[in-house]
Amino acid sequence: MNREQALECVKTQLTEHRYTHTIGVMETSISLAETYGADVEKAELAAIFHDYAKFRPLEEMKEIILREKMPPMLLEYSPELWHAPVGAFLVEKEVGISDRDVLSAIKFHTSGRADMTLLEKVVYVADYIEPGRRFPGVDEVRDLAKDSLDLALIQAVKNTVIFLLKKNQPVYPETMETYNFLIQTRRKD
Ligand code: DGI
Ligand code: FE
Ligand code: FE
Repeated sequence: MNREQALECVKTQLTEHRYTHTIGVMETSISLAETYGADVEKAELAAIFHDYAKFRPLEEMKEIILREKMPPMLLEYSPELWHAPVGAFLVEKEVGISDRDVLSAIKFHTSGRADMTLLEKVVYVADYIEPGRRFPGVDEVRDLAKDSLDLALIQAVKNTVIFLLKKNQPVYPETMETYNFLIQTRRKD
C-alpha cells in the first residue's frame, strides 16, 4: 500500500481536523525517523493509521476490548485510551496491515509502555509535537526532539501525567510505567 492509498483509506475514518492532524503526524514521524535512524516507511505507515479508530463508537471499542481480551482495566480509565489498542486491532483486521512494528506503534501511541521500541517512540513524540498541536509545553518538547528523542519523550509523558493530575483524572498504569522506565533507565549525560 502506497502513501496515497493509505491516506485515502484513513480519510474515510476521520474528520477533516483529525485528517490534518494525521498529515502532521506523518510528516513529523518521517522526519524523526530520518533523524534517529528508525525505519522511515514503517514510521510513515504507523503515523497514517495511528488514529484510525478515534471515531469508532465507544460501545464498539468496548466490545472489541472485551472480545479480543485486551486489558479489561482499560475500561476503568479514560475512553481516550481505547482508540490506540483498538486501532491496532482494526488496522490489521480491516486494512490488512500485518507488520508487528507498525501495529505496536499504533497500539502504544497514547499510553506508551515500558521499554518502547524506537518506532513507538517516534510515533508517540510525533503525535505530541506535530505542527498543528498547540498546548502549553509543546514548544519545549519540539526543541528537545531536535537533539534527543528520549528527552522529548520523557517531557511529553511528564506533561501528559501533570495534565491528567491537574484535571483530577486517573493515570493509566502503563502511562506511569512509561515515565518510570524512562526516568530509571536514562543514561545520565
Ligand atoms: O488521539 P490524539 O488526540 O491525537 O492523542 P492521544 O492518542 O495521545 O490521546 C490523548 C488523550 O488521551 C488526552 O486527552 C489525554 C488522554 N490520555 C493519555 N494518557 C492517559 C490519558 N487519559 C487517562 N485517563 N490516563 C492516561 O494515562
Ligand atoms: Fe490518538
Ligand atoms: Fe493523534
